[in-house]
Amino acid sequence: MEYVVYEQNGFIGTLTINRPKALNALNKQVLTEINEALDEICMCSLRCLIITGAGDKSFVAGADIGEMSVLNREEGTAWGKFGNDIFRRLETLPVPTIAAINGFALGGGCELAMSCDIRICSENAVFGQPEVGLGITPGFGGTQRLARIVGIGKAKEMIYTASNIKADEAYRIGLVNKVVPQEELMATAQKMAAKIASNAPVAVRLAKKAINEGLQVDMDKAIVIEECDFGDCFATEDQKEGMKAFLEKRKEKNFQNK
Ligand code: DAK
Repeated sequence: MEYVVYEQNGFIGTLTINRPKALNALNKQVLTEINEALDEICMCSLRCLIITGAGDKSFVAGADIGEMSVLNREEGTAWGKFGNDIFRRLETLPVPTIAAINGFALGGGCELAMSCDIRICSENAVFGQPEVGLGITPGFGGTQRLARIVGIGKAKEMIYTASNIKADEAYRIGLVNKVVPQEELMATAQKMAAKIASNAPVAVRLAKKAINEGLQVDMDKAIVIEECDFGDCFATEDQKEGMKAFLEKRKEKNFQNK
């Protein structure tokens, strides 16, 4: 792959978007390669996926403006679907995802980060949905996910004004979970990933599924989703191990992912 690098260390995978000359902007090839990388990752051996951008300036500076500039209506719709399908795939990936945001997260870059479960950024990170300044709407989920994460009023302000915000403001409004110095970014993401990976993998996956699916339905249905996922945990060996370890006052747990 030319623009995507995937590495796995134990249970933790890192997918790096590697097109630093264009600030990791998402052209068709980058998106295709992200999709192909997701095809190739063996989810059974993975417990957390970190997504980041190459270099120390940009996570992803958006969809590729040069490529988009020549699209007609049909092609624009198809392009939106192409990106949306991949970002939705990421959002519903069976393992938790952490966006390690190392700089600009604009347009499609902010949307990519919002498709991840958790966002950690460096102090130089900049977020925004600048699309209306380019004559388009956000097209990779920004009109939907931003409002769900930061609330309708703030999302509308960011999208209508096309204004960027810095890391501290992103933290203040709940767009990111944590802000750290650039040099600590990957270590912080890896530490959180390791903490996630140390817990019962099936339970973590089911918790992700319950949160994501429950948010799409009313509370009565959401609670039923939780009950089913909770019940499913009792059919796992890891539930037996987790509770046995507690009762034996044992700190080490030998979770088998089954
Ligand atoms: N696309 C293509 N190239 C980009 C790019 C982008 N989004 N962002 C940066 N680059 C390229 C620059 O063109 C430049 O390339 P060269 O000129 O060196 O060949 C190189 O990266 C370095 O950028 P700068 O020289 O501009 O670097 P600066 O430090 O001066 O400025 C910047 C950094 C991030 C402030 C600036 O590059 C910038 O404003 N970039 C554009 C940011 C942006 O507007 N992003 C949002 C893109 S729109 C939809 C589907 C999808 C979308 C919308 C609708 N539908 C189907 C409905 C998504 C839209 C977007 O993401």
